[in-house]
Amino acid sequence: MLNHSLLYPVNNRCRTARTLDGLWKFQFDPTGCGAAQGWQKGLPDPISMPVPASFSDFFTTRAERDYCGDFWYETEFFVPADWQGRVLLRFGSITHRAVVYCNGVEITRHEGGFLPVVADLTGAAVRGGVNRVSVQANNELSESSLPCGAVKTLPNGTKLAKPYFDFYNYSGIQRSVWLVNCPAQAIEDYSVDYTLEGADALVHYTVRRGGDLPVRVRLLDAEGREVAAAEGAEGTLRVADARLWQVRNAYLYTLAITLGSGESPADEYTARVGIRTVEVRGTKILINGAPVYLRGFGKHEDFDVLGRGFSWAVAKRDFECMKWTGANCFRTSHYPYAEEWYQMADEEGFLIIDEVPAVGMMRSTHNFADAGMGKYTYFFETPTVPALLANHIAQVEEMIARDKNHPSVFAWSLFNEPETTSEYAQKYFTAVFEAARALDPQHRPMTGALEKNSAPNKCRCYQLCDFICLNRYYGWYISGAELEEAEAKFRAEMDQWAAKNLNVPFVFTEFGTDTLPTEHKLPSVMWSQEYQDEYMAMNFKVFDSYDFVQGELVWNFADFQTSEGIMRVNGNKKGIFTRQRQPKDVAFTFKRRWEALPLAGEEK
Ligand code: GCB
Repeated sequence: MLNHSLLYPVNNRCRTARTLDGLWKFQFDPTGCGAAQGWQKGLPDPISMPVPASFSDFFTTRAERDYCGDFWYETEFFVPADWQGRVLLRFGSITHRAVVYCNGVEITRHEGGFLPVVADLTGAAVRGGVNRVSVQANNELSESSLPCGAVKTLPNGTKLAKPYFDFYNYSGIQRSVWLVNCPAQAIEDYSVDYTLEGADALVHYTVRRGGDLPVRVRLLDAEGREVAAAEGAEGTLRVADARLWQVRNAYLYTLAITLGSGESPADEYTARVGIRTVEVRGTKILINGAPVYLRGFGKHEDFDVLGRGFSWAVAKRDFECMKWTGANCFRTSHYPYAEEWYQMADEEGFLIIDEVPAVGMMRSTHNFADAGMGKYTYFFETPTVPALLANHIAQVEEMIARDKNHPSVFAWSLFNEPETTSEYAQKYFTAVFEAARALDPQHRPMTGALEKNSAPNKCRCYQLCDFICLNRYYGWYISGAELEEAEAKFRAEMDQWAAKNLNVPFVFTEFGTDTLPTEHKLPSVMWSQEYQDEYMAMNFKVFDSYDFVQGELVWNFADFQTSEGIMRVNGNKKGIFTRQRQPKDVAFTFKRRWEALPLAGEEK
């Protein structure tokens, strides 16, 4: 159980939150000497650096762009004299690990680059004065970090990140930073779960708080009218004639929690919630009891110049493009995204498969390609496994704690393409799934994305999944350019899954071809826009032949940056949109297909 609060910052009569986004100071620390030399008391030779953003793509030299090792951020902030209670600094994330100092004093350490870092500055910050925050960050990869990778050290001592995954190792303070003032005895966390009773909904809630002040909970509709209220740290609200959160037709209520009584409560927290249920029954995924066919994308947080830095503007464009295609779902491949993505999905009625950064769990820098050729090693029999497992479970716990109340999040993905065929893998993932299942108050489906070697008769982990997610590239990595052969192989595998009679839904969480927007050719060749279209047509035929296939999330929403290599042309080009978010030809094919499919509540 996390002992600190991951609640998203809000402003009200009991709480103040100010962002510290802007231009920070920044310095590389290639020899890791900073802490010993007192850099936490002031950086000796800093440059300026925008926050939030990845640092890489601002630079004009390779050495700086590809920097791997320790690096520091620093800024100053004022804490008003009248701030009572606690003073917190909340980073949306720091990639991949960090030590946070306030006025030269270490406050906290955090491992993992895609979930919040909360530093309690209550004892360290000067009120009525200016304070300094210093962050010693590090972006090295290892076989016990999530995501997994390695570091290569060149003869001159320069380190290079060697990801075991197919996206650039963007790093830095990539999400907003908030300075938060909240009461000493505060609302720490809350969770909601729902059951439907005819036209009514029951909202089961629990509130975690510091101290034992009385709790009052109210539910307000979109017009701000109170529709239900209850007293106590846990209880049930009955909402008569509830308006449900529906796929692509969202309705949000406001949950208002107060601590203490009377006119001036000790604390107050409000959040937008959506009433909906999630269930896997037989081969169907049910939202509010009705089957939904998932269609949409595997995505990345990735854009020109910003790297993985969160931008409301880019996110807005992405949602508009996704809506234009008729999509209803995306997977946060391959890490939990900035919380603002989930807030927007809640409003837009998008479904999210929320993924922990467990990617690269196969010992190969090009695992996604080598795997297709049948090359892989047993990843889970090495001495790093206990540390990796502890880290994996900790990040699952933080992800579920952070995202559990979003109506958009309907499933958790606990891995992407690990080695799954050994007894070691089975033992490892059994432990991860057991830990995860104990954490979600809504008991949402748990899954993970399986690559080609996780074949029907070899995989020892699909049994853990409530629905089975397949990443398949028949017609690209397998039998590329030979679509007839690819289709035959694809059907042969699907027939094997069908023969197992698993009676669970299958979702394709990846399929796609690298495609350059400049290339056209008749007849088609691989990399041309025409080939991307023909490949999709073949895939759609296969999907439509198996009624247990309940979703298709194409790889990828947009072209994205990766490490360099002979497999990549300045990044992965499997986007349906370019990196600048303009459609490739195939986007129109998706739009035609997806708009013709029922959105939700009907069978395909
Ligand atoms: C995969 C990986 C994804 C890669 C993709 C590809 O299987 O999950 O991260 O980007 O293949 O394009 O090769």
